[in-house]
Order: sequence, then C-alpha cells, then structure tokens
Amino acid sequence: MRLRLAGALAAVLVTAGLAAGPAAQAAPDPVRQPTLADLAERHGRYFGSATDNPELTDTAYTRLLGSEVDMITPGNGMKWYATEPQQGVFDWTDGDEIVDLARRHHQKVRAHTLVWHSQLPDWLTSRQWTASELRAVLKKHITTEVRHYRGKVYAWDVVNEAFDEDGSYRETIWYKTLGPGYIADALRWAHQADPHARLYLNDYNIEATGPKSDAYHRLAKDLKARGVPLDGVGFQAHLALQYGYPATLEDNLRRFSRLGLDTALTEVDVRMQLPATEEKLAEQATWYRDLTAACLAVRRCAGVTIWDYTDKYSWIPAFFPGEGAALPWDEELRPKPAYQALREALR
Ligand code: 9MR
Repeated sequence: MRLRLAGALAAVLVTAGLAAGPAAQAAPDPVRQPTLADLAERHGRYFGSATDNPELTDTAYTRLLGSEVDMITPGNGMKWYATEPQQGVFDWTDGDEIVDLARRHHQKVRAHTLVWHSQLPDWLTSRQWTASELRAVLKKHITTEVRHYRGKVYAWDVVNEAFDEDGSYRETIWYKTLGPGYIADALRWAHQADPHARLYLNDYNIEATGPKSDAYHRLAKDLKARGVPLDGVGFQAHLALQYGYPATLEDNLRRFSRLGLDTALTEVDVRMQLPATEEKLAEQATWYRDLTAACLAVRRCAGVTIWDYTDKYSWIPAFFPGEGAALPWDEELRPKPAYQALREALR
C-alpha cells in the first residue's frame, strides 16, 4: 500500500514537473482521494474485484483496476478448463498473467477455483471414471495447481457451489463418483500444497439464512470438528433488485464467524431489470452500502470482492437477458451512485 501511494505521488509530482528536489518530494498529494482499497484497509479489510484476461488489453480499464482495489480474483483464468485443458498438461498462461498484474500493483489474489462442476475440460466430463481414478485426477489437479501458485495467492476457493438450493449435496461428477468426502479431501490436498493459503468453500444464494446456508453451516462445523483445514466461507452475493435484499446477511456472517471461520463477500454484483433508472440505481447503491456495512460489522469478515468493477465487463447481460447494470462503474468506467455508497460505507 505504501508503495502504491508512493508510486501515485511520484506520478503526480512528475506530471506537475515537481519531482526534482527533496522539498518538492515532501509536498502533499493535492489530487488523490483515498481509493476503496485505502478505505477498506483502514478497517483491516480488503476491497477486491474480479477480472478476466480478454479485458486486460483495455488500458483505461486496467488503470482503474490497478489503483482502486487491493485484491484481485481471476474470473476464469484459474478454472480447470483453462489450467488442465488436457489430462496432465497444465497451462498457467491466463492465471499467471493476472497474478503478475496484481503483483505489479501490489495487490493480493483470491484464487478461484479448484473443484467445481462447471467449466470442466471435455476429457474430464466425456467419460466414466471409477472412484479411485477420479480421486487421483482430482488430487493431481489440486496439488499441481496449488503448488504452482504457492506463496502467490492469499486464498483459494477450494470447492465451489457444492450444494443445491434445498441444502442437499449438488449431484456433481465429484459428489456422484466420490461421495461427500471429496470436500474434506480437496481441502487437505490444498493445504498440503500451500499451508499458508486461506482455504474457502464458496457459493451463491447463501447470503440470507435458509436451507442452503444452513447446509454450509453444518458442513463447516463438522469439518472444523474433524480438524479439516477449512479457513473460510465465501458468500458470492450475486444479488438482484427484484428478489429483495438479504436482510439476514449480517447475522448469517456472524454465525459462521462463531465457528472460528473467516467469511468474505466474494463475487458481489447487484443486477436489475433494464433499463436502469435513477430509482433503481439509488436502490442498488443502498444495497452496496448495506452489504459492505454488514461485512465491516462482523469481525471475521475479511473483505468484499465485486465480480468485476464495470458494467462493461459484467457477466450478467449474457446470462440474464434483459438484466444488467450490476456493478459500481458504468460501461464508460464512470462511477455510479453505488460507488459513492461504497465509499460512504467504508468511511
Ligand atoms: O465470470 C465468469 C464468466 O465469465 C463465465 O462465463 C461463467 C461461466 O459459468 O463463470 C463466471 O463466474 C462464475 C464464478 O466462477 C462462480 N460463481 C458464479 C460466477 C458467475 O457465473
């Protein structure tokens, strides 16, 4: 952080032609207001954003990404299809590009994700596996990837989206072939490969209390009791104005804290039915403010990550036709009311 501040100050001074002498270097920065990351750090938290490789050629985009947040999550670059496209053949190109970018900006990385049912390579999904074969495939993938990023990432979403809405285990290739024990195994293998990374389970629709979040609470409690290396639970928080704000979020975060776990809001966006009106954007702003305040109110809530920062690169319009405008910056990278609301919550 100090390095970043120094860098920003140097940039301002150079532009102003003042960088020559020691007196000039001592001049205060007249321009720069604290970023969301600066504000979050005052609370001992981070403020992060997802990003994705194709958009890194957009320099206006990367400039803001490099300055406003202190935590980066690769939206796709560390997923199985990208990292092990053929069995036993690993490709770190996309993940490394994002880790390197984050390092250059003195940002940390929340790595995402090791075990998921989606975005798997064809070689894995197109045939039948015995339990012992699949277990070996999973162990090798986790061990190799976590080792590759060892010491370079702050946390891993080890298992993503393991439960259905009613709180039963999702019938994934992992669950169907290996049974529920795959979760503890995955955590243990990840821990062996990088003992310092914070290891998370991560899911959506668990922000409010209910059957799905209860399932995570039960599982987390059980894993902790058995000494399985679980450090946190990630609440994705893909929210939508038309479904109402998850009012029990803060209490829910707190009950996970009481298990001795970190929590985090890991993929926040607040979508709406288009067109975006002034009223909807104002409503959205209060949601961003309230969810940030909820995290700040709970001691072990480590930080907030938005699922990219600008509507220009949001996943929403492609997945929910007619919906969008979900992020705090608009498609022209201009801050929206939600951005001011985040600042207020973090102040
Ligand atoms: O942001 C990701 C998008 O680019 C992909 O097309 C999509 C494919 O499912 O995955 C998106 O990220 C997801 C994340 O990995 C897990 N939680 C839900 C996110 C939104 O779909």
